[in-house]
Amino acid sequence: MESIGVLLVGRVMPYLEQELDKRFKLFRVWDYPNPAQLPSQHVAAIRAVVGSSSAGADAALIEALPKLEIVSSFSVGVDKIDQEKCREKGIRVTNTPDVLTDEVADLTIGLILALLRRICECDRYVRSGQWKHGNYKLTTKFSGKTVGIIGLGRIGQAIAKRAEGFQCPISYYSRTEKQDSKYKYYPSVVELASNCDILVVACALTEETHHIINREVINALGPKGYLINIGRGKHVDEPELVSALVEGRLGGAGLDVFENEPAVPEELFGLENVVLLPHVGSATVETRTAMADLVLGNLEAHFLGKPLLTPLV
Ligand code: 8YV
Repeated sequence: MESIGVLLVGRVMPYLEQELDKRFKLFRVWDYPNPAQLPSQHVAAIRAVVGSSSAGADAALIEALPKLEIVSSFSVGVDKIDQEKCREKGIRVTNTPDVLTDEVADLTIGLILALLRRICECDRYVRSGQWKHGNYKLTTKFSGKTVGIIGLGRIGQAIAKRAEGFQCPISYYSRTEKQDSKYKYYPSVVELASNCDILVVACALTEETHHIINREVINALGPKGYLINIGRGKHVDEPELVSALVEGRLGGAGLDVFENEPAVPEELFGLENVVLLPHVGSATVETRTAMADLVLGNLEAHFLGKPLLTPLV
């Protein structure tokens, strides 16, 4: 497969980049000053694009690559891929579901505990020597708090299962009620936010879920409520979130993703009631390696004419 051109458009772990380089003819988008104008001999060779959560294939890139057959994303979220365009052109799309579900759900519980029990703040308290001058202030209990989940897909369900272990009543919002779910369904995000202590964003980013966390939802969650976002930064109207936190209209936030990441609003840096992570939901050696193997497996299956492992389109 060494003659098959693969265009890497997002930064991925070194293992995946090396394996792509070994198995295919690898082009890296950052080696070109203008990706929309790749040299024609490269364009003619490129039959696959590998993206990630930060970069995918938009309509312009798809149009610029007439030999493109498959877009394989090193992520479960595919909001950076124009799936409609791919469908129209008969281009296959794959992602990395399942292998990262546990990891993202584990981190969600970690974020909740870190936020409510102020784990990061306590660590800073010890390191800075403040403990010698008095005990850290009391924090907030997690067990038994009501957890509301937006999006009861694979990751949402894995979060719910873990939160049940903390005796948390679970409720959720999704476009339609899940007939086989034992959790309480709310047909609107505002209703869900009004009826839970901790609101977790775990849905895919689409046009409908863009800014699903707006001022109304934040106010419904209120000064004793906590927002956890392990989805995408664009799920949240970030200026609204920042002002609610600064003004004390929201209890706190645990954020793994940001609207313009890696840029994070500096107003958040001085707040004690936030925990800020650099988009690490799936970032362990074990899980990222499994994701990389799935990207490679999908590409090889496609070029060998075999069924794709995790087809989306
Ligand atoms: C990314 C993610 O894959 O899967 C997703 O949708 O957001 C992450 O797991 C990871 O950050 C690499 O881009």
